[in-house]
Parts: sequence; structure tokens; C-alpha cells
Amino acid sequence: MNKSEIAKSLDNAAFKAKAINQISNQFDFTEEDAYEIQRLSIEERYARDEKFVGLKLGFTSYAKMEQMGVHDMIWGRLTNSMWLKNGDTLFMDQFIHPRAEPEIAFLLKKDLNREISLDEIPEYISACAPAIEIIDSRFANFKFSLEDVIADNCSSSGFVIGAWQPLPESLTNRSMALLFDKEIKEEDSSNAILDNPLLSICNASRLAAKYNQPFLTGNILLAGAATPAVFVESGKKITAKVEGIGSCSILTK
Ligand code: OOG
Ligand code: MG
Repeated sequence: MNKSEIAKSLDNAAFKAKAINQISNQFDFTEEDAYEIQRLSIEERYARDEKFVGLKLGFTSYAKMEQMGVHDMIWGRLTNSMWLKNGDTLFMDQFIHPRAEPEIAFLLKKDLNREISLDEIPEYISACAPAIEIIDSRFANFKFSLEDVIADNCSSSGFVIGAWQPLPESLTNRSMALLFDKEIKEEDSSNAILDNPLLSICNASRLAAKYNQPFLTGNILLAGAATPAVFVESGKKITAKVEGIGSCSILTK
């Protein structure tokens, strides 16, 4: 299979909610190849009229790296069809084996086409919000190499964002929790994300510029999970809470 065929098979697996075998077990490919496959697979979504809405980072916390056995930061593309409204219902039959993660989202108020430093953030970011990311690896048993997961658009499959809040000066030392109904499934400090969640913006600006991915006013960024991801169960209310920022929820069916 060439890159374009692999991209189509990944897109098809997502579209049909049917797992496929790990690519790295069948072909040798580099990280650069993997990002090219990701780009091609997103082209399939654009051809179905989906729109790019932002970026996500993955493996920005040690907890996530350890859970998945992958130790490099990765980035992926988010489209409008992945965006659930706060309080929406997530239908499990549209996914293979979805997992939920507590995250923080950021909103761009200015086009970004170069790496920015921490002190430039207020110029580019207008708001932050609590978020839940739904990841759904297209690979059987959620098993993948670094290259596999990059090609698979970093398992991106859904997300919900709570009410936007003006960006505070600091986002460190805030408790972040993921709840199923009233039960806390995972909880950690926001420092789990790169020691400082604001650094996710600097990293995303660098990666978007490196890969020529436009990252524009109104686009969003998901900073990466603070805790391990939790398998979604049906009939629950899943909530992410970020201390001082608020919460957001989805129902599962
Ligand atoms: C890859 C996506 C990781 C995060 O927040 O770290 C991610 C995966 O674990 O399937 O979204
Ligand atoms: Mg995530």
C-alpha cells in the first residue's frame, strides 16, 4: 500500500467505526511519512465537506505517555464534525472503543504562523475552557507505535468544550478531573500537562509552522490530557472539571 491507500484505509476505519491492523506491523515508515499520511487522511474528510477547526497535542503528560507506551509529543487535526456541543449525546455505536480525557482548550484571536514564546501568549490567545477529548484509535486493541498513532491523526474522534473564559495569567496548580456521573475516574494537577498547560500553545505554534498547517483566528487547541484516558461506558454523564475554569459534559448512549 502507498501513503494515499493507507490514509484512505484509516479514514474508512474511522468513518465505519471498524478497527484495522497496525500499519507498522506491515510496512516500515518514518515519522515524516506518518504526518503525510495524516494529512492525506484529513483530505478525505475535507472532501466530505468537513472543515479544519484546530489542533490537538497528544502525549503532553507523563500519565498519557506511560499509559500508551509512546514517549514523544504528537499533534493532530480537529474538524467540525468531531465537535460536540456541551451537553450533547455521544452515540457509542459511531465509535470503535472510545476513551475520554480531561483537557484544557484554547481559542486563537490572531493568526499564528511561527513559534511563539510564553510571554507572547496574551497577544494570540483570547480564552481557555475545560474540555473533554474523545479518542478512538482506529487500530485493534488501541495498540500502536508512534508512527501508527500519528498517521491515525492521533486517535482524534470527538471533543466537547465548555464555556470560554478570559485567559488567566497562569493555569498551573489547578485540579483537573474526569467524572462518570458523580464518580471521579481520574484526577491530577494541570501541571501534568508539560509542567504548564500554556506551553502547549508554544509547542503547537512551532509544530503548525513546521508542518505548514495554517493555525488561524478562531481556531482552537486541545492541550493534551492531564490524566490517563478512560474507556467510555454507555448511559453515563461524562464531565471534565478544571479548577477555576468550569466544567463541560456529554451524555453517552
Ligand atoms: C493518542 C492521543 C493522545 C492526549 O491527550 O495525550 C491524546 C492516544 O492515546 O490514543 O489525545
Ligand atoms: Mg487528548
